[in-house]
Amino acid sequence: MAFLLILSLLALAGLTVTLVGRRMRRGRQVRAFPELPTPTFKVVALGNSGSGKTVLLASLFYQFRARPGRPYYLDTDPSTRVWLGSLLSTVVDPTEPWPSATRRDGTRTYRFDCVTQVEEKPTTAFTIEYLDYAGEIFELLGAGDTALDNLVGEVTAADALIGVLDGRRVLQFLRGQAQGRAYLIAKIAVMVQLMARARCAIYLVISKWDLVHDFGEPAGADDRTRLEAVVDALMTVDHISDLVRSRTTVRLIPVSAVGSGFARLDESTGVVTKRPDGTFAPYNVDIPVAAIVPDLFTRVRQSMDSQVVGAIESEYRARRRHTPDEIVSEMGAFLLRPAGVALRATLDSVMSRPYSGEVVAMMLDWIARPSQRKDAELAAFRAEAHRQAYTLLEARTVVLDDFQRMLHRLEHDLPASVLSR
Ligand SMILES: Nc1nc2c(ncn2[C@@H]2O[C@H](COP(=O)(O)OP(=O)(O)OP(=O)(O)O)[C@@H](O)[C@H]2O)c(=O)[nH]1
Ligand SMILES: [Mg+2]
Repeated sequence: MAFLLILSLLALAGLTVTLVGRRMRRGRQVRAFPELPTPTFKVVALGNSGSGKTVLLASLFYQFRARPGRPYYLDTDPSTRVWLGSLLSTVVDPTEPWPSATRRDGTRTYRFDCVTQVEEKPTTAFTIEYLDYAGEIFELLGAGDTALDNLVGEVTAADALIGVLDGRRVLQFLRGQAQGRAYLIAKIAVMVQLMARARCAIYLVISKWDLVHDFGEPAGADDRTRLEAVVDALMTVDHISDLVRSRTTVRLIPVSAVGSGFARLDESTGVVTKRPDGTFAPYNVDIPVAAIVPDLFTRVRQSMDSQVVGAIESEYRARRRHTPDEIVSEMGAFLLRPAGVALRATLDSVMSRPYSGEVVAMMLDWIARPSQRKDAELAAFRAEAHRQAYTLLEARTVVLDDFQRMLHRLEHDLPASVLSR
């Protein structure tokens, strides 16, 4: 009798577990994913016509494709994906001419979603808005031109500026040729003036790094030695050294959209031609985009004293107890408390545009990373809605950590790339 009772109790318990499990699974399917709003970061690419901005853009989109071993990738809308893909295939095909220059009406903003896997579902961790100008504009601009006003508006609202210096012109400058001097002193003046007006981080990119050879460097000089020589030469140009001195974050990043064995410079005509048997191997093209968010957040953290950072960490722990829908609305309340007021003052001084709750939420998560790690195990026991939001926050941290690693590698390999910090 007792045996039968135990048996039926076990059966009842088994049925209950099965039913509850089924209901939970069903609930999991129907419950909407708790969306955390996506932070957006704005970057503007500046540079004279022919400096290599658009080819760089196509190459960097390719570099950030989904691939094994990287927990994230950049995605965009289907038509842009097709357009960047065909642009890249034109670049890579040695039998095709280089793509034509961007027409003035071709200036446009690209939206790149940084996609990570959250609970096996592709989820946007944050978005990068990338504005690619037709370089022609820098030569045609005049005072009172509305295009100039628009450009100034975009530049002052940016979270980062990419200033492309044409590697071919830099090579001429290093060789002491007049055209190179005219380029660095006069041609890029409008771009440098614009960058001097903004408060955000500046990434000076030397494009076409594959061509920057034979300017008197030691035989067999590596990238590190060549970049040191380039920095020494650039710092002799007053408006560039003034810009570097007046700013907190300026990096100099040598990039090649195609790699070292792909193209060659015809010294007599100055034309860049593709080698018939060249290999396409982009160099550093992903760095300027990877640097934006870690550099921005680092600047904010470095501008705050340790008490505020401590307060943010405890605030972060408290926030763990709330539901994901409350995370962003909580920001309003936090920003009114003393640590929040201090954070706002820092953001006002570091960011050049009004910041959104999403950016603040992402930044707080990044600042409080150590305590986030400690919460990792706890998260497994929380309500599913909370756990998914938590996993998204963690996925963002994984992306930022990978970006940070890329920056550390750059600084290690090319110390001269840090112009100011
Ligand atoms: N060797 C070499 N040449 C490059 C590289 N990137 C671009 N070029 C050359 O530079 C040319 C101009 O590149 P674009 O990307 O179209 O220049 P842009 O800055 O977008 O110019 P606009 O659209 O006129 O503003 C290309 O057609 C190539 O000939 C590179 O990484 N290496
Ligand atoms: Mg272009």
